[in-house]
Amino acid sequence: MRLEILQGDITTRDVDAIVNAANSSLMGGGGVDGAIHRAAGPELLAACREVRKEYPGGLPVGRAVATPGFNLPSRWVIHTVGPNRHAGQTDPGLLASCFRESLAVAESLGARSVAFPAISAGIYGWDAREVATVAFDVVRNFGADGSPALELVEFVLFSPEMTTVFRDVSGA
Ligand code: AR6
Repeated sequence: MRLEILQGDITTRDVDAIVNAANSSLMGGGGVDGAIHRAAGPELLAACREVRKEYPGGLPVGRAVATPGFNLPSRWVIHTVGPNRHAGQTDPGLLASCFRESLAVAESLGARSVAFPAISAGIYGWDAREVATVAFDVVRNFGADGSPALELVEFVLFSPEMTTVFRDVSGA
């Protein structure tokens, strides 16, 4: 499994699945969530409404679900709910679960390539370095445990600063 770190807009990535840093409502929001909904078109919200029927109380923190990507270059969007530090959700295990569950969903879809944003490192207030550390830990373990289908995992970071942190933490 190849691991790449890129700077840019995740909504432009031509990979099998992109991961959305959503919230429990799955009804859209700001940040990368807003960008993904705008780029995918209104069908994405309708698909999220369908998924929500299975989670009347909202998608729990650390879980992940998939929808089609509609107008996006990517075939699927995997929506995960990161921990919100401002709400006292400080357990790195919850963040690790987001990455792990998203990879498991990607694998179950048969995705060969998946792109991640810096989950919880924006509005949800986590330190970029901590997010990167958790992300690499989970993705490398997932690769080491043997996931033949998944060939490429990208981290697509919006700002140069975030890209530098991810490169630094990855040792690249
Ligand atoms: N491509 C890649 N990364 C992006 C993009 C983009 N187009 N846009 C923003 N980012 P955030 P969170 C970066 O706040 O912290 C939403 O309202 C951004 O610079 O999007 O998990 C949801 O609905 C930051 O580095 O997600 C939730 O309510 C990273 O993506 C809440 O925000 C994550 O920032 C989730 O907060």
